[in-house]
Amino acid sequence: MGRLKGDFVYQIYPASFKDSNRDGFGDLNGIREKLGYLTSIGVRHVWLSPIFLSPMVDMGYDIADYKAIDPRFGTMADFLALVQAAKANRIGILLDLVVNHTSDQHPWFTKALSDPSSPYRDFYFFRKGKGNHRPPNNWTSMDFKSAWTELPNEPDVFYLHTFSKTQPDLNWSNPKVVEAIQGIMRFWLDKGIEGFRIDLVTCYAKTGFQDGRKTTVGTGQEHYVAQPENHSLVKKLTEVADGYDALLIGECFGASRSDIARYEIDHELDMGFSFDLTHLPTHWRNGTVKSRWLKRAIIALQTQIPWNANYFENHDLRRSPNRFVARGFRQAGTKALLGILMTLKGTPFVYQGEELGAVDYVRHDPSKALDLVTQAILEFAKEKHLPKFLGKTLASRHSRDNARAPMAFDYQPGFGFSGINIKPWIRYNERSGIINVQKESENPESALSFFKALVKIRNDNPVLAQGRIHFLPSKSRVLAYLRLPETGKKDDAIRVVVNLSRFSLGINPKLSKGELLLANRHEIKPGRLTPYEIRIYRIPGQA
Ligand code: ISL
Repeated sequence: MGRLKGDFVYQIYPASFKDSNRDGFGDLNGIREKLGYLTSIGVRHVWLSPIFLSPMVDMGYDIADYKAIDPRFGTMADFLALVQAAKANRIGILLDLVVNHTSDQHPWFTKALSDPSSPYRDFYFFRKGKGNHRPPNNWTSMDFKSAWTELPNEPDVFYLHTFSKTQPDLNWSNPKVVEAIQGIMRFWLDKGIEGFRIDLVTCYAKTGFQDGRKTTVGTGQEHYVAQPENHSLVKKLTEVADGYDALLIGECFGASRSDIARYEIDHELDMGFSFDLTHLPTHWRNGTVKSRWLKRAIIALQTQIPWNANYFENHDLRRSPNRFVARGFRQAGTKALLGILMTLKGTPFVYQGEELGAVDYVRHDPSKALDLVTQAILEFAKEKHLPKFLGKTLASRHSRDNARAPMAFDYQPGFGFSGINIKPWIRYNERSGIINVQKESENPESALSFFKALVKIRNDNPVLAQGRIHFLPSKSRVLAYLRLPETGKKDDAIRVVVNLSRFSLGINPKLSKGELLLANRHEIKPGRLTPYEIRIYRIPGQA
């Protein structure tokens, strides 16, 4: 857990980072070309979203061969060159371990499907239905339909897919499956990676196949999400990781804070992503989260989990300025979010473009979205005869295309992602001409410049890496906290004071004492915070 203390992790969505061979699709050589940029913003660890052979129905989260690089991303030689070049830049690579399910194109599944006596049947969940095309139970998957699909050639036999129907769930109670997964881990760890981000790490243990309580989303989840039995399965991954001193960072879907804490305390995972911030409700009209709720959720996570994997963004979410900042205040709000992310206790996870303050598409027609979740929501809305505007709003609110627009490095045609006249696999964001690395590097007031200042503050102040956190009493829309040295140490303390709202708010002037290291406003009033104002102070030598 202590291994990443001072560092942050930068998430790369390879299809959208840098296209080196000008086919409109990002690739591994592109990432290698950009190591200079990563170094310039202080990156020491990169998490790559999946790069393995895949039909790309779920953009690589549906894997057909765990030990092969998808040709769209390059070759194994490109991968090894990337690992080596990254190492030379003191950057470690984390890969995405997606083993809750495979693709339906994986040979294990195709063999299981074509031969009822194949040993691979037991790699998945094949079950008898209730006759008349009725599935074994009422569980639903991400598309709101049955989580079971009937086999084309075997009436009344179904397979389970808790995500999409092209992603059959693996049967973790089969030791052969566990062994195969451990082999996959060793295969990549032997190539010099430093660990894994693990997809849906809390969903392996299926503890019963009874009908679930009926809900709109995820009927049946009480039988397979965050079951206590899951811990012993995750330990199988820990065993392998420990042999390499590798990092394991789990996506803890559906897990409570105490369950995530248990994964850490029992040394099963180094840290886990909670969904508490992700699942905060957004206002139906403007799509933003209430500042009070954000504050409450941050405090709960920080006080109940020993070491958090802090994040506001990833490849599944809308951009954080759209989710947490009121319109018209994005410049200040973006910096406030970056400031919080980089000063809370735990490891910050920065998603590509977040350091620039990237935003969602301005014009978003969900019916044109490439993401399968967006399409599933639209279909659901249609089937339920929801009013058109509601279906459209729901779909664009959850559209995962937003954060998947290509990274913008400059303001030339192709935005430094790809070349001129090349059609990217997903369309460019309309704001790329303004929100890009080049423009922001030239502007001391940009989100990127603010981010770089934050990285420097983290590096200069060990208390941000190692220290405790203590929340200070403040108004419900203000977040104020101290980072204090570990007991016995005499490092400087840091105080962070942030207005999470679009209102100008009075504060206790005592919160403004100390040496101001960084702020997102030029004019500082000790007793007042303007909308989304953030200030970071150093308080010398407190013990
Ligand atoms: O994206 C979501 C809903 O819109 C999330 O609920 C998501 O399903 C959940 O976070 C699990 O995500 C992970 O596994 C999925 C994959 O599509 C996501 O990209 C990945 O992050 C299935 O592998």
